[in-house]
Amino acid sequence: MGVEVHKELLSSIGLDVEKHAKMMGMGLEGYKKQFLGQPNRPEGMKYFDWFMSEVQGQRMVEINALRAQKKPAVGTFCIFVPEEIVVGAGGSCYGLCGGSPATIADAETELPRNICPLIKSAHGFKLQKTCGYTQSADFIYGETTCEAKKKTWEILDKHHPVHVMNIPHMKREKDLQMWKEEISDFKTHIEEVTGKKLSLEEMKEGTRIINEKRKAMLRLDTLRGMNPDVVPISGKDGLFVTQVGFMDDPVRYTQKVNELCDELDKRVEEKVSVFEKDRPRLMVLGTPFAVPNWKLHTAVETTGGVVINEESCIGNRYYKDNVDLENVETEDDMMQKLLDRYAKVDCACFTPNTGRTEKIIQMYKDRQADGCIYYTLSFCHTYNVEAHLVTEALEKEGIPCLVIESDYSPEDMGQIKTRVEAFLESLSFKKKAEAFKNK
Ligand code: BJ8
Repeated sequence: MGVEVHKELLSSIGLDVEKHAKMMGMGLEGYKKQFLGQPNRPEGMKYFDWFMSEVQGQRMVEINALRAQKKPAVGTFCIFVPEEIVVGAGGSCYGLCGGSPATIADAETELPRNICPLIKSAHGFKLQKTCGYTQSADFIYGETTCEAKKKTWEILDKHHPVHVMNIPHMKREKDLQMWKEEISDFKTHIEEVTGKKLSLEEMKEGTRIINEKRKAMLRLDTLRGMNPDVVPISGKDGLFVTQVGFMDDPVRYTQKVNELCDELDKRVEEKVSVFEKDRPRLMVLGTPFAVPNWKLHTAVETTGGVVINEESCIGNRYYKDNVDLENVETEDDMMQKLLDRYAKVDCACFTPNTGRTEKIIQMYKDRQADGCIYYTLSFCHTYNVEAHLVTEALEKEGIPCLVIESDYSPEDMGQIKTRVEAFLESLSFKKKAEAFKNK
């Protein structure tokens, strides 16, 4: 197993090696139980199974080998990080551990109980020193998207350097101007880490790499959802592949996702499904799913439904837009194009955020889905409040939607399953009634 072999390296980055090995053991057990027994999995999932076994082993070796060459390592909890700049500098940009309940009690020694579990989990990983990604980071990228995050950075910074980027909460001209300056400042910060000026060509190359990665992820999303009569991969596997995109080397990852998609293309052509095709097909909307948060997907797919995409930051919100490199001649052009792309992110931290609702309705129609689950992490006020506007608009369109608020504890799993089951039953009934009507 990866972590045992790489003990020396892991201890050199300040990990609590014993505790970490124990947590990894539990994590791998959970993965095996929840993933490996799924029927008829695509062959291409083998790479992602391997990645899981090396997620805190071989991958740590790769990131730290780059650091030894003064290439930056940046950890983040948000998709506003301009990763094109980090990758352009030859470095690694990745999501930090923040999806486990096992670190929350430690976090609560410094943070209040009633804030979102993602923030507490991530903070707890730093206090416990049990995330190799956090330990490897030259700095943690923080942003001002929500109240809980922006105040946590001040505390987290006592334990690990944090660079905070001011993300506006409106998208007026003056807000966008400030945002562009923040992207430039981020680039300067990366140059401080590497001790080297980043050229325009390097930034363009970083952008090409990330554009290709996003394209591959969108291809997977399309294969999962746009063919209503076939389910070539489970929603849980689809989610996991997307989650790996936030940890893996982007070039290798793109290649592996495209290989998986080639296989899924064939499955779609030959109508090879992992589930019976009359299962209700659901879109999941809302807050991100950090590894190992597979709770909702497990609930849906063990009660007779299938998740066909995630309208989430670990999902479509991350890969729906790319940076347009046309006519980029100067550094200022580059900053503008990065801003243009990042300003399309429709996070609930913005007001107004109407584009998100319109997009959801369009996605639903394009995929001929049967229903939505609006999922929010507990105490995420922006997504929780926005649920009212989104569900109201969905109702007007006749789109069934179940709202679920949850944290990382396993305690509400039974309750979630019961609610999902009842929702799926009503969708199945509707589907059958429609089929009967169309006869
Ligand atoms: S762009 S969704 S990754 S901020 S941490 S806002 S869940 S209370 S993660 Fe997010 Fe960036 Fe927006 Fe996406 Fe709520 Fe929790 Fe805050 Fe969160």
